Amino acid sequence: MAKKKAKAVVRKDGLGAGGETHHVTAVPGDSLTTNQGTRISDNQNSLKSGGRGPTLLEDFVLLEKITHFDHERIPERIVHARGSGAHGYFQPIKSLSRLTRAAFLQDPKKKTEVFVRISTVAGGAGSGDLPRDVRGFAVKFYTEEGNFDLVGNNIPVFFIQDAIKFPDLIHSVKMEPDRGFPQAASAHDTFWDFASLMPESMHMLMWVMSDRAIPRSLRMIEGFGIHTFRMINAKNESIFVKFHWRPVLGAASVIWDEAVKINGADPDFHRRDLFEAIAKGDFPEFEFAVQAFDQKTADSFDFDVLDPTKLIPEELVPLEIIGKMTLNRNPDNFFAETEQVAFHPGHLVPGIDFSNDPLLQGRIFSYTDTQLIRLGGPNFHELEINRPRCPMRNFQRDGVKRQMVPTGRVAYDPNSLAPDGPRENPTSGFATYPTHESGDKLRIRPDSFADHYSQARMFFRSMSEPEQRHIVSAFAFELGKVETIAIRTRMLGHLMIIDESLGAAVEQALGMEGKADQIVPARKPFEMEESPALSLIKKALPTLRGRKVGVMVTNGADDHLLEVLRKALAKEGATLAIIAPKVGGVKTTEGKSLPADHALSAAPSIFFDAVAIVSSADGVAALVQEAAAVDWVRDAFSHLKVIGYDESATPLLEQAAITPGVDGGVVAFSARAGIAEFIAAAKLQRIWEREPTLRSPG
Ligand code: HDE
Repeated sequence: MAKKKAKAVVRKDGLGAGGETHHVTAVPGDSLTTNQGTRISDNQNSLKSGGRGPTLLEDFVLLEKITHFDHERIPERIVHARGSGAHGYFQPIKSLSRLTRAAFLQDPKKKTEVFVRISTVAGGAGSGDLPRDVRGFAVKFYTEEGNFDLVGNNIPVFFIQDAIKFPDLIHSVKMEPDRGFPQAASAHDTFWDFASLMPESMHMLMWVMSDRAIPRSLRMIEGFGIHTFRMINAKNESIFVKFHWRPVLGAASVIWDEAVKINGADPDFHRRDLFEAIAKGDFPEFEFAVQAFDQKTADSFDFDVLDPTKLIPEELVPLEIIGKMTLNRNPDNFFAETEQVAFHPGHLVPGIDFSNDPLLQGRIFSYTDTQLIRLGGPNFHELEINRPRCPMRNFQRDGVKRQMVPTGRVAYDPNSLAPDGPRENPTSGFATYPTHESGDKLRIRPDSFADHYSQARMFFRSMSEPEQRHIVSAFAFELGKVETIAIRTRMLGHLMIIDESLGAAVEQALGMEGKADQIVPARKPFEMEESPALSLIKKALPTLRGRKVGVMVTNGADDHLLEVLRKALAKEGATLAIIAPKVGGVKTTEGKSLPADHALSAAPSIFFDAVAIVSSADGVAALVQEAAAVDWVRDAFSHLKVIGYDESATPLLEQAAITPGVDGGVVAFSARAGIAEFIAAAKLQRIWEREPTLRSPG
């Protein structure tokens, strides 16, 4: 028999014949294998006929690897494609047995595992984190009675009242189909064409044009279930609820100019921030709250609680905090978890039920349907991230990618051949609340949904002055991008109905005074009480917790000052990052090497909540020549941030056209004085009074 020895391809120094690196092992258990478990001898070279010959079709190692790679991507979500995920747990702070029999809400000692995915809506999976957009806020509770998914947003209302309009809404906001742009942006003709023809979207538009749509961090957003749901207790009594999430760090947003720059400098800004906070043990927390109200209260409102374009002001039905969610673990694998997680508003547990909100009713169909195409078949519930953590048994069988191996001959019910098999449970099984329903079959919008402007007006009037300015600027920016004049004037017509001062301010910012269309509302809006709880600024917490302060240093930076600053920030729960002209760092006054967290060119001030400069006269003399250093300070100023500086940094401020001491947010400090003032100012987060001196709407 002919015998031929395989040629040794790896030299002793670990390099192959072509100089390529081979990392090898002789231990069978450490070996790289194919998906069939066959150990692979060489993962650097395909099988060829001779070293320089053609590649052979029989190279099953290559074929398997490339085939798997070719199929790595699955269809991205049609909406909410760009998302970030985290694991955590939920714990009630008290028993909610009064309202619901849901097991995970009964006992304050009980922790329930959760997985959360926060997303933007319009952009593709690879789009930036800071477009002006709604954020999805989806939570999967793996309860002992099955999975409960609360698939909400960071805004408490929605664009449309009926599910049949959803494909139109999404088609209008996504990239225009002929040109394939703009990506992840509502500032284009098709979106505003549709929106301006949909008066029901007016309330939501106010929210999307507000600071809510450009959050500072995914750790600093509120979340809402939007629709009215029902809760049912053990006595079978039912009450309506709205669900809310409140970030313990307080809700906060960036400025539009910052959002635009962040998208360029770090498109993963939110994803990175969430990942890094969890990795270092600074776990994001969200309080869980409900607004519970009975039918009588619902009937007393001037709006319909089944209409998802309406919210219930907290001043009318207060929030009852019922628990807290802590996100304490990053996904191990982005694809397996964040990408493959399948949420569904129809994943309910006993004690929670739907209302007749027509948007919610339509969603109940859509989410299973979308998983069939996205996750390739009906067995997506078997994926680790989607699997319930309680027993799951039924007679559903087969289908693409089935993992479970059910045994026995019985796959039907009723049966007498498998007495130990699963059976219906009328006592603790899910029971729909038996509301009385009757009516003519009609395609009709109820007239109780016809008021489209009152809450939009209430929202605008409840905002603080800076927030109102931002709304005006956002409308002016978005409508300014709209090429078709008739769309702009139609939209201006709606804004005039919402609030004349808003409409006039946007007209002025566009340079289109007096151009608004005359629009007659289907129902005349009525005056509502303002709801200060809707304003982010009015309820902003003075805090630096979870915030980041960027400190620009130069050679000759004062060690002592840095130490005092570091301690003061740590005490407030803030992180300090050192930014140096070069990433190798600087030498301090005491001659110590101070490593940098970032080079100046890689860490513009948009990444930080407040900034400081600790420098020397020589160091600053070099910085005033650097556009990146001047922009760093100028941007911090324009973004209304607090700037702390030592005396030697004064020329840099002047170069950036900032007068030292111009307002309470430009704070001189030294190791002996000024740090407390800097911290106190930075806790305010932004110096809102500065804004009117810097930019006008438009
Ligand atoms: Fe969704 N939505 N949606 N949606 N939605 C999806 O399901 C849909 C709506 C929301 O991180 C899709 O698995 C319809 C409102 C979030 O994986 C899809 C209607 C709210 C997420 C779908 C709505 C949401 C989705 C796409 C109108 C706030 C991301 C991928 C009736 C309460 C979940 C998927 C995640 C995802 C359909 C309206 C929130 C196509 C038909 C209102 C947070 O099934």
